[in-house]
Amino acid sequence: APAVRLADYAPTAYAIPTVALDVRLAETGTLVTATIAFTRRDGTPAGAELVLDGDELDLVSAALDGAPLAPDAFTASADRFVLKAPPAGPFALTLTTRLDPATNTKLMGLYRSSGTWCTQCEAEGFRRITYFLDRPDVLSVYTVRMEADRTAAPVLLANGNPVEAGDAGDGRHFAVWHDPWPKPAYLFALVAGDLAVLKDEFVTCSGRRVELGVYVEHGNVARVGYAMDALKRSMRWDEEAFGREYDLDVFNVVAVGDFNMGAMENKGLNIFNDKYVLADPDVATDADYAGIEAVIAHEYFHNWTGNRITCRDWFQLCLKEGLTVFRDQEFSSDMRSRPVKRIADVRTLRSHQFPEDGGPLAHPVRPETYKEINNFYTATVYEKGAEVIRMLKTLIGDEAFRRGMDLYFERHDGDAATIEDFLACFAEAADEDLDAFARWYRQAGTPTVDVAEHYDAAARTYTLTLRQTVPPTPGQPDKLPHVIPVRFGLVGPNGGDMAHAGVSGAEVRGDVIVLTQPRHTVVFEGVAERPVPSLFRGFSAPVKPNVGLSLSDLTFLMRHDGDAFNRWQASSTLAMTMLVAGAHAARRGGVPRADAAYVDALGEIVGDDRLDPAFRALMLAVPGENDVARELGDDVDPDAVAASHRALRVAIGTRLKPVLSTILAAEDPAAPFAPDAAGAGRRALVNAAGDLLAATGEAAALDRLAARFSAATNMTDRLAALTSLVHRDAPQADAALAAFVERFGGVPLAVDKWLAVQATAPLGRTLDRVAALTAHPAFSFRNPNRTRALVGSFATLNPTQFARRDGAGFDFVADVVRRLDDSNPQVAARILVAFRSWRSYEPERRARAEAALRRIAAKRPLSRDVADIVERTLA
Ligand code: BAL
Ligand code: ZN
Repeated sequence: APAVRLADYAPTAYAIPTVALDVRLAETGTLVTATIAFTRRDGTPAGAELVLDGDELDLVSAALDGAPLAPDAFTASADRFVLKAPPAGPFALTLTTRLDPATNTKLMGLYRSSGTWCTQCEAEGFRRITYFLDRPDVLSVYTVRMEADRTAAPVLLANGNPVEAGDAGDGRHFAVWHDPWPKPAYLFALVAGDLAVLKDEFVTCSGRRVELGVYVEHGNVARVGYAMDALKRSMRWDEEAFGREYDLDVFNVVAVGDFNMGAMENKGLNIFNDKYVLADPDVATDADYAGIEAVIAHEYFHNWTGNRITCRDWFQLCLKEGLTVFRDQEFSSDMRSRPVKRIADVRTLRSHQFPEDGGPLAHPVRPETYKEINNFYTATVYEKGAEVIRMLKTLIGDEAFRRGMDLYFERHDGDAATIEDFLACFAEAADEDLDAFARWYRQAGTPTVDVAEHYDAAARTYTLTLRQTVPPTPGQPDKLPHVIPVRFGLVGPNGGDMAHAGVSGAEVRGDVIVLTQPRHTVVFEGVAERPVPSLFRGFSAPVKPNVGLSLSDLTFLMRHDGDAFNRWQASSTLAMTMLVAGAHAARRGGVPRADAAYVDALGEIVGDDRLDPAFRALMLAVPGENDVARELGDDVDPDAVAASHRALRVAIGTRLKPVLSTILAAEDPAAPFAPDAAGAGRRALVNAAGDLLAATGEAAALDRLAARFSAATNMTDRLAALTSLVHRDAPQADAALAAFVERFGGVPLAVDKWLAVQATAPLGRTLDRVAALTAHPAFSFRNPNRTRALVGSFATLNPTQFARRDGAGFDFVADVVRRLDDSNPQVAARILVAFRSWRSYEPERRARAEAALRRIAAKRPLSRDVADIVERTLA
């Protein structure tokens, strides 16, 4: 397939002011009649042909302004409709297509999930419903009439406001919905099914009543209270934090079991993967609750950042996604603990985005070319996109940032906008040139910032030399320097930040050094003694700092830094130093060692009851094996990394046994469950302590875990104990797994956890077990959640077994990708991404991974989704 290029952007020849859809849903042969009004845009010559997108469509009839089209007036194939000589003035095409939602396994367009008809149109799914100008810069007002059997689908929902409903005869009924806000086709949605609903209402800041509904399968309505509560909090927060009021009479959320993505922000009718809606303490973990809160908020926030202001083209995807992730992260920070949220987000960025940015799939936050847009819903567009917004706010300050946002909403409401449009608002609001800053959108790769320091006691000056390097990435060999905000403190011997009498060598705004050049020598005057530098506080830029601090400086920051993020960062850096040294040692057959001073400092922090338990839990989580592999860079032997990781955790568990035992003993088993940050933090700390004690392999620790598993009153504790038992290969593991599936086998979202625990076990027999589980009655390759839980987590979260030396793990995943390529290419392509770091393995594994990739590349036919990823991965 030819690549699409940003440089080639041109508006469409025709606009579509209105669309009327008439959708007749049936068990087989759903008919969609679209009456699409066209107007010729300025500059389009009269009679210029009209080319509409389609995808696997079956045209039944076509009419122009009410009269059937002559056969020679148009051409139609599965993927294109061409009207050869349209009228010069406004005209309407009426196109009827026949769909079979029941066999639509790609889950794009109109499909069925457990009997419910639903849609997914982003990015290019609307063209699987009718022929259309299916691109985000074509905005139209939609009216939708839906008709279905009353018993099969008592609930009929679409975008906008309900207008009319009634009987359609023959056991059928209909509903008409009208969305007054012009929108691109990717935001179209309808749902029809036999669903239960939880209703509520929200009164907006100007006093308008909005009817809220969360629709789920019958039997699940008791599990939607948290999602509804999160929705109302999101609506209020967006009014308070961003001045954004909701703009329709109703807001509906529908949860479905079969969904490619997490959720979708269709105007007024968000459709969700049920994983991000359904929760009760028995089946949802604290992480699930936090995920629901964040995704409900994210989709709701899109109403303004994405829907009212949408993207001009798909290259601008970060315009809505990076910004909306930033908004949902801010929301969660306000709802929960800001430093804890920040640490969690940075961990996600490093584990998902950094490897993307450092591998064959690296691309800018705003890509300039793509072959398959579905493959660009990435951590770079989303998470790095959010980091870029956060840096912008850090650089121009909170007030200018708010003015810029207000200007953006005011100036571009109703537009399909670009990153340039967005940045222009902030440049104007802050009266600042943002041209150099805009490189963050154009240049891929994670910059490195090397730091050297020097204290001159006689001159009382402290000098930091900061040198940035932006690495080459596919298609971008040479880079310009980035604008990098370095939030900093100079930590004095008493642990407080030291004053200085002036600074030169870079612009400093408050506590932020602004790097603009490849190299800056920043000199602080009047510094009484040598400080310990605390740089990139709060992770002020998505870079890899290389400060080279000594172990004792890092231990000092870990204990004393006034910035909670950097306390955690110092600890992580120390742990990483040991993990890397340990992996090298293990590779040579030696023994990894842990630094006692680090473990002791860790013990003091973890045992400090004045600190937030969630923060203490994060301190106990040393960097993961994939993080260590990334730090090693090349010639990676995942078994050596795992040995190092295990050794450090055993050392921590052994040396900190007293403090960890105290934490476990202090748990109040009778405490009622609340899915809030405080409760989640307490559980996280207790479970981290239990897991570290189990890491030592002591029988008593495993017995205690087995008892915790049996006695658990919530899924967080139950799953934590189960994971520790299974991953330690404890004697009690199989009984616990059996008990779990006995109790939760009928709850799909709990089954996912049961599958994932087994798939991520770092054990030699795991692959056989995963292969066997594909035949389990609760598993289905048709369901993305089941597939991701079993195969996705095996491929991405089980480094030693996916990358088995014999290549069997690679082969298994390659077989799954080949199989899914036929039924659901989007999910296949996602799983395939697990291979992206294949070149960093040691030679034997590298060869096995390459062979598996070549086998995928050789499949015919091969979807565009998978072909795009495999070609780039092998390039
Ligand atoms: N727009 C796709 C799902 C999301 O990012 O909200
Ligand atoms: Zn989004």
